[in-house]
Amino acid sequence: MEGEVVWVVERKEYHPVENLVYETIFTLANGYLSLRGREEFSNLTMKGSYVAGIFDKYLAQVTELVNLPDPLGFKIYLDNKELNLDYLPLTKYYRYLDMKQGILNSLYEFNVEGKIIRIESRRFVSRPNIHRFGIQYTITPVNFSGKIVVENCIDTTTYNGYLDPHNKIQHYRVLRVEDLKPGVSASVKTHDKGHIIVLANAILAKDHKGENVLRYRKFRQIGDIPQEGYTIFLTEGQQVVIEKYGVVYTSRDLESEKLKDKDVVDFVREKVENELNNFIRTGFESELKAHTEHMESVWKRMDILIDGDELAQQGIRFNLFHLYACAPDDQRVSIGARGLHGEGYKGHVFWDTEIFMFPFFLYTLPEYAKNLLLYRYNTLDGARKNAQMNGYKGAQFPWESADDGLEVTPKWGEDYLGNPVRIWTGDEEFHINADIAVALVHYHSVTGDDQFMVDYGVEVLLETGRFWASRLEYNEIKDRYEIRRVIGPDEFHEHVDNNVYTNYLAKWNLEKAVEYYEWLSEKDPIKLEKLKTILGITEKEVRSWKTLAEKVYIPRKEGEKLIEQFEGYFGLKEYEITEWDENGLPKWPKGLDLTKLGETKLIKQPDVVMLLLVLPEEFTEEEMKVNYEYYEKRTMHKSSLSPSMYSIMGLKVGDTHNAYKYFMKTLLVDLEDNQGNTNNGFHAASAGGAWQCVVYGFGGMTLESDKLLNFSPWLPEKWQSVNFKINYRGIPLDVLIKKDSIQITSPSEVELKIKGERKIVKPGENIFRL
Ligand code: IFM
Repeated sequence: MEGEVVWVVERKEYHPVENLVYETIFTLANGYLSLRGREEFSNLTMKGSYVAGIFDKYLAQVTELVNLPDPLGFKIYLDNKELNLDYLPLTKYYRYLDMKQGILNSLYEFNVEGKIIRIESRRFVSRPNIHRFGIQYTITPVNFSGKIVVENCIDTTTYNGYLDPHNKIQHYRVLRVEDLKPGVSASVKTHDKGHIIVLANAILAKDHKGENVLRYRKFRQIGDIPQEGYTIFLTEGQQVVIEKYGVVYTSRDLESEKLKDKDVVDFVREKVENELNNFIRTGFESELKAHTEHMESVWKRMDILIDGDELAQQGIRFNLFHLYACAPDDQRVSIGARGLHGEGYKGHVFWDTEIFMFPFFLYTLPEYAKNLLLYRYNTLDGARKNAQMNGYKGAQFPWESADDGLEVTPKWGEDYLGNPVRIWTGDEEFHINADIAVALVHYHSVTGDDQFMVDYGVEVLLETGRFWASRLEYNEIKDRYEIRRVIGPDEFHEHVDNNVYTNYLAKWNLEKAVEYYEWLSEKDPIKLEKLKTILGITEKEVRSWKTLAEKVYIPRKEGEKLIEQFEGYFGLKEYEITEWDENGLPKWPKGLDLTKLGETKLIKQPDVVMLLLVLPEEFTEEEMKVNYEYYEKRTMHKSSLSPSMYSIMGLKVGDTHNAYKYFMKTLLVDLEDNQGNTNNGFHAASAGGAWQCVVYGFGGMTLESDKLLNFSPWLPEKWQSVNFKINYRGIPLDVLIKKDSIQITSPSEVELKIKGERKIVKPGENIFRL
């Protein structure tokens, strides 16, 4: 089966102009530490390494994920010439990401005035030990004997803003650089939040007999860069293997230790040195083995096999690989819009996480879904402050979130022509609050984790419900509650009144808050009493939300299937999309003023269609079709979040041709850089959307209102089968869909539906005809 062999992403030729995109594609991360896949033998790279949760503001417009010192520094000199991809002739070049094992492999062969030297490397960021990363270089002097000099260092001159040069900023100052004899280390501190980050690395090198070959060690400090240099004598044709051991810790990892500031540096520094010694004791190969075994076990839980479509197979694995790379073990962090892979959107967390990425985690790796929700719970205080500062009650989750739940959306950005423009999303894109509520309720329905709802979930629902209750505006003349001056998912239209997505979800959030209040009063009345005290909330207040919800205005005309995105949308200017670019995405219609998009019916990304997907049980198939057909024609897909949703809806309404096209755009957003900004990080929401396309779209999986899973699949012509895993109520189901059958393998009995008909799945393999 093809699916078994499509495990790699390759770079076969070296063109420096492509470096930044490949750095994102080849990023290795473990939910904590991220190292962009940069070429250490080139200067034309963006040095990017990040630790989840290390944010700082300093002189930047808003708080951002800090680009840390670069621990990948490694140079080799032959005859005193630096081996550099950008100016030495290369006789061989090949790089590939092995997604199965989570290893980045490289092969370089340089010609230095007739001397051929080959370097093969393997890089990994350990998943079982998240503070560790390792690189192994195998060096072969192909046609000469002689000496090389190698240099191991930590670059403390890195900064944020490589791709935004006007806003370059170094978020840390160097506290110490040290000679670890052997090894080097750097301790830095961020300006505002005072996070301390300590990095250390060391190298070992052996010949084919296992003898140490490092000679004439020299440590030096160049500026604030610690370096150690060694000489190695090479014999023609004989390999030398260099292993680099790297470790990172931050004061945030050790917050529970409650140490005084001065001691923290020593403490973190000591932790790093111990970890480095332990890592060296474990050995490169053993750590790598533990890492690859871990990856193997995770793939067993999350892999998707597409038989008959090699590109789709590679694409889906690429997306899942990088989504998992972002999955945090830490409940104080979540996943930014560009993962941990770059500085796009400053590392901030959006609705992308709950609406786009979350279903993948929920149905395959639910422990991470729980962590993502706990991040919102743990940032409730910030959200409460946002509400207070804006004159509302309850908790107002930020449109863009960093480490504490306070709003961090920048106020200013650039429009499509590069002019400064006020960004209103942080002031007006309120739907994030209900998006979080949707994810919570989804989590509960799929996992049945009552304790989570008792301990955390209900509190978030009550606080978001309370927020909406205070955000609604009563229209006395019409006797209804409205929500004016908002931005819905389609961000071309600002300051609009009664956006249907926002209003519908606000109403839904209020209803769920009441429902879960009642649920908790049955389930755990003592907890409810405590919660009422903590939140200062009364039964009367909660019950009043029922009436509010009933009167939330939903801008829909009686008997009409087409839904107006917001009040007044149907009266806007019509523009037809008639041309598409080389990526198959719409071009701006001719004569359009890009500074006045809000005056047109063009939309950036689905809005009404989003609503139909998020709350499908509320709409008929006919309504879905009518709205899909109307809005698809007007969508510019200027967000990478867009194509996946049109793919899923396309499949629901029978537009299978476009559904496949949109699916491939989604899958390849980074592999073909079809949004033109992969250099700035991985498109994590699109990746979550890709998983949804396969499972919700082609697999036709829905969670029905009776909380049973239903499968109504449809496969593209060339697909022989698709196979995915679903964790439902703790039961790992293996789902294999063919054109005429669906096979479900389960360890225990479970009830579900096939094309709407109830079926009992018995332990073992169950085949249902389609
Ligand atoms: O959350 C999205 C939004 O929907 C469109 N602009 C980009 C954001 C981050 O991906």
